[in-house]
Amino acid sequence: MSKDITIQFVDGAGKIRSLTGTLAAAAARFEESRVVVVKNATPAEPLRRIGAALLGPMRTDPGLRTTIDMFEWERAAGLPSYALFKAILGSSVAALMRAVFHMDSLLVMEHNLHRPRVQLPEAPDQGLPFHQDGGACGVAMVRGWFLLSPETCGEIAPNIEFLIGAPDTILPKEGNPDSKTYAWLELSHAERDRLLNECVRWQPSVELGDAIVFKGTVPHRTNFPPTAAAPRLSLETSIFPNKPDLYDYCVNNDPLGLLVVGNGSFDHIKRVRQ
Ligand SMILES: O=C(O)CCC(=O)C(=O)O
Repeated sequence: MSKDITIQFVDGAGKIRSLTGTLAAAAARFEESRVVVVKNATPAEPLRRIGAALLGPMRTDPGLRTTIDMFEWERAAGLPSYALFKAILGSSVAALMRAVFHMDSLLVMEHNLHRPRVQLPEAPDQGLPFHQDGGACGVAMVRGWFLLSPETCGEIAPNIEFLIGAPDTILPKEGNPDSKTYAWLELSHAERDRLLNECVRWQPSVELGDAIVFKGTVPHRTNFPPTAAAPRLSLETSIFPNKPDLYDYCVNNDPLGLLVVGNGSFDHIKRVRQ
């Protein structure tokens, strides 16, 4: 028998609600809302230790993001190999996604498990503008977003803002983007402005161990609350159902490899370059 799960979401009237119930009930809610916070999704300690080890170096050089080998940082944090992957892939986010996809097996791309992101309150130009994460082979990815540092975000540190109730489709990108760093993903300004008028805006605050889970069609951006003074470190995962075309896509396109995640175990499929 699976344990109950607690999620937060925004209901049809735009109110933030909490639900504690079965995975099936949470999955039905996710399909409706497309953005949920999963409370206590992972054991906090491995994430906290990685966050503590990475914070100084990444604050000094945010560009480290693209060169980090997470297994080295596990060692630096005094953790056994695969402790971080186990925490994330064994989390209740994975259990929820198995219920959403009605599948025992998931695909999690490897590259972004080695790409922690730092957001500094003093560098809002490095935030991501409104965008969608998309998907592959006609399937929207699901993003699992995990806080690594500090203990909370949304008040003392930057978090994410979502447009709730936007269409469940891929929207056009902007021809004249504002972002210097993330121009290639910026949502069309016309769409953005229309949705800002029509949608509920949600900036969920989360605690270390919680996860934000959202569908690749949901427009979102980095949010810098006026009270935020601390840097924030986080880790993103790209999750798909284990279908043959998506398996081939991930194996052929992820620069590092693929995790095939079952209930209680995972296989690490390394990409070999010739
Ligand atoms: O962490 C952030 O600031 C933005 C993350 C994001 O946009 C994403 O995970 O798709």
